[in-house]
Amino acid sequence: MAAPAANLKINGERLWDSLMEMAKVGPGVAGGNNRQTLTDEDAQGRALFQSWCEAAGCAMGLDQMGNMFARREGTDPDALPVYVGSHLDTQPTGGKYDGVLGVLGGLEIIRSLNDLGIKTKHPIVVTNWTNEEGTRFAPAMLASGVFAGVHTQDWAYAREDAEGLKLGDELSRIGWRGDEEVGARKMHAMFELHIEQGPILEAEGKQIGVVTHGQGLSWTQVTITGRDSHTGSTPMPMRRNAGLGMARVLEKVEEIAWSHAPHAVGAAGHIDIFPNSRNVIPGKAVFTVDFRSPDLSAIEDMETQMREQAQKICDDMGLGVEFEKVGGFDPVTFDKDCVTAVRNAAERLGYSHMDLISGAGHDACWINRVAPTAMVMCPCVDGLSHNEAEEITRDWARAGADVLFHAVLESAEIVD
Ligand code: HGY
Ligand code: MN
Ligand code: MN
Repeated sequence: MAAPAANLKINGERLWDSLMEMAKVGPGVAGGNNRQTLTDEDAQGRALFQSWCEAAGCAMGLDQMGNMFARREGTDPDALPVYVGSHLDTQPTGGKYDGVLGVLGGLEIIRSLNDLGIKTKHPIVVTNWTNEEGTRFAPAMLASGVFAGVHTQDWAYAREDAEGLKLGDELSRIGWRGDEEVGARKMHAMFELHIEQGPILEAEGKQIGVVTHGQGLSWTQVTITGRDSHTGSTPMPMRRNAGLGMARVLEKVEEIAWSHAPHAVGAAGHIDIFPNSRNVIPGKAVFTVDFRSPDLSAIEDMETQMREQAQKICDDMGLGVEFEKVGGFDPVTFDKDCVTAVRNAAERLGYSHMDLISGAGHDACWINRVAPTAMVMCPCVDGLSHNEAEEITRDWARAGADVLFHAVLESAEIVD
């Protein structure tokens, strides 16, 4: 199949304008976004995305997990489509580009193909995957996980947020629960453009990350129970302080991650303390330990070490402790041919590039189980993400979308 001509480019200004327009939906408090999954703000973002897709001539499909599929027809209706997309939901203190760049980069491909009058053999489908972040409803990449057959739909529907609201009910409430069977769609290939969310590309002065692998992830929810009591009148020897127990466990999480340096990482981002009153010794602490590594044996060892050391800490302190695995996936090796299409695209377009292992999880990590999949990454300023100050340059956005364009075209096959 002939490779796309090097002068085929997307419209970087239009892409940037769309990013800024979407950023107005569900604004944060410090310049970023708070457009959490299945909130009214998420519904607004979905509606805006659908209006843009329809204006670009796409037909919108919607499955029972709310995954959105905007289809541009190919010349061969029987050819399996090439999928391209990411997620529109954000962290509570999220940035404007995490996920959104991949969805709107896919839309920009459709808009550019329309401008250029280019037809492709394979249809192209731009996708918005529901609940990639896993912040309101754990785990992350939930809907792409159902699509890939990793989670059942019933289990996903029953996931509850901090208020006890169920995912399935919220999906219906915002009116984005479709009829399509989840996972029935078959793909020729899938490509995802995403900001790196780490410092490597910027530090190395590279415009493009050719993502060969994704590191694995483990989320364990830990519940430590002690006894609520008065912070003033309870003698120190009588205290059963769940908050102190959590602090000692989190110190161990840090040590355990360092024991697998330089590639492993570990921390707890979700932490709830009860009753969280200034003059009550906490009787309960609930937190989620997030371990990651490109090496599965390292992840398994970190999980084991954490459980053993947390159990010992709690036994010594007279505290109860329970563990629940609430998320995880093994390290991922992306499809060689798709990765080569990404690398060839960067070469052809003259963008500096390097192979990269993704530090963050992405929908592509699950879709890689059911279709040939690869990712394109662009740098982000100071490697900062999951922070409202997340920032990229227009050039990085455009270069990433150009490479995505060429990789998708190589897979979808231009028809002269
Ligand atoms: O957790 C992750 O890696 C992704 O940002 N949801
Ligand atoms: Mn993301
Ligand atoms: Mn994210």
